[in-house]
Amino acid sequence: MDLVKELLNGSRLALARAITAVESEYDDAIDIMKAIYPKTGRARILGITGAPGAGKSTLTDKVVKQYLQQGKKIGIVAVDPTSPFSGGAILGDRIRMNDLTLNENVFIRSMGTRGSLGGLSKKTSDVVKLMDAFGMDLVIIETVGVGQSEVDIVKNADSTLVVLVPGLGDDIQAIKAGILEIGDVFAINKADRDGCDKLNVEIEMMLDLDSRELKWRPPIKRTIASKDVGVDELVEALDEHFEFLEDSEELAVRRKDRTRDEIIAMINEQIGRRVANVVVNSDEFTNQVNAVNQRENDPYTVVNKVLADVLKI
Ligand SMILES: Nc1nc2c(ncn2[C@@H]2O[C@H](COP(=O)(O)OP(=O)(O)OP(=O)(O)O)[C@@H](O)[C@H]2O)c(=O)[nH]1
Ligand SMILES: [Mg+2]
Repeated sequence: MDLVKELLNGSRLALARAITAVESEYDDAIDIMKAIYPKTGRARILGITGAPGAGKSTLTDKVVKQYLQQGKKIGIVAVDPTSPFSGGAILGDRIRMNDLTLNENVFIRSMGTRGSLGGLSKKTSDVVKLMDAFGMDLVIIETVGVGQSEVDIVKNADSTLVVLVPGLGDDIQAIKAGILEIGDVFAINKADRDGCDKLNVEIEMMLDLDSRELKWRPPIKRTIASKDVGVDELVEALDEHFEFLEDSEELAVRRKDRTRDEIIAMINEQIGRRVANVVVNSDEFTNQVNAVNQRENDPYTVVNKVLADVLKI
């Protein structure tokens, strides 16, 4: 495929078009993904999540600048599971990373739901792979919020940075929805505000409560992203975590688990699609429903039969 060839040769236009194909579920999307797949698995993938307005984009901007100085090429996927916007329409992200958009070693893409929350994690994962195949050294997934869908999205990353802010009252911002469990590094951003010590203690306490046997104790770093304070130390902590992942073989484990989860999710999706498109629309299915309704059959028997038929293909 020409598009794939161009993408692999470093054409940013081809990368943009491939991302659109995946995002819009064009017919050639699967062929593109198949073709680029062998070239994936090289980039380091960093997830950044936290409450709306925590300073994720400002922090991302500063972190990226550090990696650019090291000569790295960086892809950024900004995902907003609450917004229908896509293709770069999240103005705030754009504004705060404005000068990055002009840098030829950076590629930024925003993604929204377009009504399909379920598929957003999968699409994010595909976009990350496209950037990976394109030759990015680092791909950052920035996602807004602290709910389950954000957790699912950052699970596409190798390591995850959770950004918290002091003095929000509801200090347990992160503890909900398992965000704490996915945090490999914590940033207390807006450290120019009151309440850092309190939040720090709370995070430490939650980490102490974690009953899992952790080989890595997530560090907590204070930052003032808007003033570029504390970013060096944060980047150091992120690098240390990645080194830990590599040295402990945890990286291989995480990636294998991810591959497995991805395949399972794709199988489930295909089965679901087949049921929705083929089974549900068939006369036979309508007859079966009627038979159950008349108590001539029971739903359990119907489900077994449908499943047997679907799995036969
Ligand atoms: N006082 C202070 N303000 C900050 C700091 N970091 C970011 N901000 C400001 O906080 C606001 C939100 O920053 P963003 O970087 O857009 O936050 P975000 O988490 O990406 O926001 P969403 O993507 O909308 O969830 C902006 O006005 C920033 O300038 C900080 O360390 N201290
Ligand atoms: Mg943002």
